[in-house]
Amino acid sequence: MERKTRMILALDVSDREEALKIAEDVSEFVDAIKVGYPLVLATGLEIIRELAEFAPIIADFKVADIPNTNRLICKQVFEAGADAVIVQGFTGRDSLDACIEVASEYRRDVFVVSEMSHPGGAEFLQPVGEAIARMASEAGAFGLVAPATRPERVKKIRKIIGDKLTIISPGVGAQGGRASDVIAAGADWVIVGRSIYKAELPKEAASEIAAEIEAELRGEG
Ligand code: O7E
Repeated sequence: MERKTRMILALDVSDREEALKIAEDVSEFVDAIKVGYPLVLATGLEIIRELAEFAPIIADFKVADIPNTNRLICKQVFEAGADAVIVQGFTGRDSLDACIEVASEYRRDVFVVSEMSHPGGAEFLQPVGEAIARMASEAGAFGLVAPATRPERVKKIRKIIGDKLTIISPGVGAQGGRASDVIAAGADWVIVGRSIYKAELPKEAASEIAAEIEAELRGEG
């Protein structure tokens, strides 16, 4: 995945036509599109191939099972045309290894959730987030998911993993995080959903966030 706009669209709509229209509209402002349960359950797995025409696809199935089941899920995801898969880290090293093995067979990437962005993310996951980040680094994952709602946690996690892994960060806009703050804290990409797909003009909304990130990177943020 190329780091250009530093933004990933979370396309959590449930209508195929709407999904394709938004993807086409905002493709120049995003480096990837994250597709998860809302869209895939509503429209079918084939939507991944249709959207791949506009940008690389990250399949957000937060895979969280025993190694064998994880292996079977990841195989389906990559056969469907996804460029990367998101998996949970709390299931442990063997479950994560199974995903990374399948990803390397397909030459695709694995992102590991270390800590979640919503308030409940601080209840159980945050206390083990740093250990999950270390494990993901040792296992050879491509990247981590860390919360844009807590830039100080992104900073801490970046310190732990150094430059070895990428960080994608959800929670910008609707959940209260600011794209420029999270990029400044060390995230490679921000993930933005509702602030773009629910905007009256998704293209304008994406363009504004992209401009904010650009200004931050130029040191004008
Ligand atoms: O709040 P929004 O609308 O901008 O959407 C954020 C998206 O990121 C949405 O798809 C949600 O499921 C996802 N997400 C979080 O919001 N917080 C997390 O901690 C983790 C994710 C996620 O996607 O995990 C994998 C990146």
